[in-house]
Amino acid sequence: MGLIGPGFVGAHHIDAVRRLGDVEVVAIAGSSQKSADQKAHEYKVDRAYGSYQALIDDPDVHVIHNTTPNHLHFPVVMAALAAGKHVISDKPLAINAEDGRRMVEAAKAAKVANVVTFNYRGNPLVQQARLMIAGGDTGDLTFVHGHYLQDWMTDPNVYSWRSDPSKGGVSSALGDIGSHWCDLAEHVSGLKIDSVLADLTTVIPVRYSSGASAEAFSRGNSAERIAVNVTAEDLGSVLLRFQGGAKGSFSVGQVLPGHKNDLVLELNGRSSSLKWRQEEQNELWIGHQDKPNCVMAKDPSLVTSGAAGYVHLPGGHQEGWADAFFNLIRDAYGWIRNGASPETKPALLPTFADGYRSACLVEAMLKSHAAGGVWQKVSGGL
Ligand code: SOE
Repeated sequence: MGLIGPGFVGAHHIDAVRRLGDVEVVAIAGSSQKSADQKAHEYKVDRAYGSYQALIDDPDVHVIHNTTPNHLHFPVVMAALAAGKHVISDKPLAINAEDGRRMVEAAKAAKVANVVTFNYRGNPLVQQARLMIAGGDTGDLTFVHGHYLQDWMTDPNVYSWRSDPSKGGVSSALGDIGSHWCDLAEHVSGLKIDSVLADLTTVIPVRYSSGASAEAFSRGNSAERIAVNVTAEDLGSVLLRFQGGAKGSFSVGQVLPGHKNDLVLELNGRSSSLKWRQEEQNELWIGHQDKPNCVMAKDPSLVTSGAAGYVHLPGGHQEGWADAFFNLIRDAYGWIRNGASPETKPALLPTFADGYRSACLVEAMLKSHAAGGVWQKVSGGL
């Protein structure tokens, strides 16, 4: 494995790969030789490269993990595919739908594993909810709703590429965390979003940059700073119409004090409802009209067989974000070991096709808002 772009999430890629037990983290590439050397030392990795191409060219690296800022996803992914390497890329895969489409095409031509880290799919109770819906437990879904709210950008002194239009900051909240919510909503419900109506806001239109990029979940400091105008949304609400008639809505926000990583997905069917909250991810709420509601604990003997493989510990032994992330990486390497062909892909594993789909959804939401809040059909990625 070789990792390009060792920021906040890069460390979790390395941990997950090492937890597999039989895959070596061979090299790290950073934005400069100095930063790569520092990170390689920190993570105890032997080789450090100051350019992503040098890492891609390393013959001992077979799987590229791309955790670069959003605007670098396209060139890094395309270079890795051109070299015939398997790619696991962070989300959002692309900063526009056309780039996403081209990455899907290039991955098909390269015949390699192509994975996007929509890691919340790796949670056992997310899979439990998906399988209950697919098995008819909830009846037909009528309403799919929720939110993904965070607060780490509340401080105007937090400035990074996420807010910089030239580096992927065309969309901030929707691209970064709305993409997760939409992927999860479509994945769990089994329904595709047909059209969207978005209302977006930039609560903090001026941020203060120290010149360096703030890592996710970092805080501002008192270093000398320059003011930067920000246009990307840090708050938004979106109405949804699903194919087949279900309705929905969700909100995203990065500046909402108290909400750390608050992803909630609720799905209401004709006979019962399900709700999953990332911050209480070891529980699944099941709502009824004609009997008491209940809460299901994550436990291998309680979840259905399709979800049991994602449980590592009995109920009451809390599992967390890193365990679900590991499940995704384990599936990705399982796919690679089994030849990485479309036929051997684990059903739950998000691929570039899902990353492209997500880019189409975000693009439709940006268009809806730019047009003054009108319904926008989601055209691509189906
Ligand atoms: C920051 O908002 C972030 O690290 C996202 O980039 C991740 O995708 C999300 O899982 C947690 O929050």
